[in-house]
Amino acid sequence: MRHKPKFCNATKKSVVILISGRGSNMQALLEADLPCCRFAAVISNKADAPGLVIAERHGIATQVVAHRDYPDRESFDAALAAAIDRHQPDIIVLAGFMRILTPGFVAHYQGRLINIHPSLLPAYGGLDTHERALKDGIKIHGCTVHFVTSDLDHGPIIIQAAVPVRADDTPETLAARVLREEHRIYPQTLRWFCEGHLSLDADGKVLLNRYKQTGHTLISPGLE
Ligand code: NHR
Ligand code: GAR
Repeated sequence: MRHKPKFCNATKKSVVILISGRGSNMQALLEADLPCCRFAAVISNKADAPGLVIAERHGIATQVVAHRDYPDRESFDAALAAAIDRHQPDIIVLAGFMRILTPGFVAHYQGRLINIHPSLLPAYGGLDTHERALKDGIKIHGCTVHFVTSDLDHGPIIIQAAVPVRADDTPETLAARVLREEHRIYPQTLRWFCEGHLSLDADGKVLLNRYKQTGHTLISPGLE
């Protein structure tokens, strides 16, 4: 594992990550320099999620709460919340977590539950985002980190990254281009949160007191 040299000037925040699959976003978080974050656990709703092996390799506690073991969404979410709350996390990070969460669950974690979604929200919420983007012929696509609310994929937006869609893209090549940017903006988001620069206010507005306005324009396809 890589040495993490920097040190935290604030009180460390405890993080629980939820996954369902590959776990590349989780891996990007575990391997980023985030000295103010302490990763308490990685929880998966699927026992065969490859991400669990990666988490174990990083020495993080893992747990499976299999949605198939529960008769309905309410009872699954109750079991999931119990597993999470044992760790008393400051923030819960959805990293390729594929189960829609009930309003009660989301309310319990208001302001401390974030998700990364593979589109420029509010466009292309839901599933198969890259395929739908290509069908529509859009020329700029990307990814979004947002606070989770019960309004699926419509929670307050924290940060987005845009990428060009190329004429010869397939869902796979486009997904790979977007994923590279996911691995940049998610660690940045968690760093902001754990250092105390990012929160959600009572009106549902994102408060971020530390950011750069880059002023870059992306034109796609490019001008000649
Ligand atoms: N829950 C709430 N309440 N609000 C959000 O914004 C959520 C959420 C749970 C997950 C991630 C989201 C995404 O980034 C997310 C955001 C799964 C589905 C879905 O349809 C939709 C959106 C997201 C995640 N899931 C199916 C279900 O029935 C199952 C699909 C599967 O297992 O492959 O839960 O895209
Ligand atoms: C990522 O592209 C993430 O944005 C997306 O699934 C992929 C998970 O990859 N999430 C969703 O679609 C949530 N419904 P990962 O497991 O390698 O991070």
